[in-house]
Amino acid sequence: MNYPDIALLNQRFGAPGRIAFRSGEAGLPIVSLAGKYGACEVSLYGGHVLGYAPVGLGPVLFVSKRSAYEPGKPIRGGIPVCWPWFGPATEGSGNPLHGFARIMQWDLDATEYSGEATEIRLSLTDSELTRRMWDFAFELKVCIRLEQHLTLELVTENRDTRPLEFTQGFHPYFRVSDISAVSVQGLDGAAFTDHPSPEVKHQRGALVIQGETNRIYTPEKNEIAIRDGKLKRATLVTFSGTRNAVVWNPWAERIKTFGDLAEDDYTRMLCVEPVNRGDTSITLEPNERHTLSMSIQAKLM
Ligand code: TA6
Repeated sequence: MNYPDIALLNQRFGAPGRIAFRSGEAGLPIVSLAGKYGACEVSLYGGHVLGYAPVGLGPVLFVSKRSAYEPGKPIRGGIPVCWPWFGPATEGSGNPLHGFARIMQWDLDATEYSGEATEIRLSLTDSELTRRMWDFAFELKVCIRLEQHLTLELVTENRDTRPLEFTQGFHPYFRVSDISAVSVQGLDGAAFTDHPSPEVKHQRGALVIQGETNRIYTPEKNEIAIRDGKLKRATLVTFSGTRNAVVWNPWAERIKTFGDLAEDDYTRMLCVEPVNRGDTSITLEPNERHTLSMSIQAKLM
């Protein structure tokens, strides 16, 4: 894969002390954003947030030490962008799980900073490669803004002459001290299905993860908090553009099937993922747009 020149990126889009580009693992272009409220790192490959550290609160995201940083493979951890499908591709297509956006090199459109915020905007448009997997004309933009919170906006525009149907999700891996010290709040009363069963159940009280968990929730409010008793930190995930959120932890057995995770990594991570899938999948008419946004805010408890 041809990566853009780092010196040129710094010249054109960098800002001393606030926005800096470097060559990361396996040469991937990485940008570091810094502001008065914290710091964040983004890989242009995948349009993928790799780290977020609000001042005084430590790293909020988990990235696997065994992650691949190779063209064609997703980075394991941080915030993968799953698009234009969330979950498996059409059977027999050979297309990648969770879409292709996370394994593509994105274009850098702009960077911006002020006293309060530091921002980067990336985009992806259809190409011969994307058309082989998904034959539509589109523009996908991601805006990553570091301020008091970290906010991500994913904007899909239908540039085709036909309606565009897609599913999507942000798939953040939150770093936890120990999964046994964690409870997830904001789901009380919410309907959920427990993958792969279609049976609808209802959450009672806070969610405590005690085994493999792969649930799709429809919470009343789009606000879910991960409370970590050992770190004494609460991470609030708020979102719009969907009513659904997946909560995922592979736990001790399933994790062995992931070559890019260590066997005990399930104790250090929890995914809470705003997604459009099933009855929240999106159909856009030509020229229409949809925005999925997610904001992450950590606080001491
Ligand atoms: O969001 C949960 C999930 O879809 C799980 O089913 C699990 O396989 C996970 O995402 C990770 O997917 P990946 O393609 O990144 O290995």
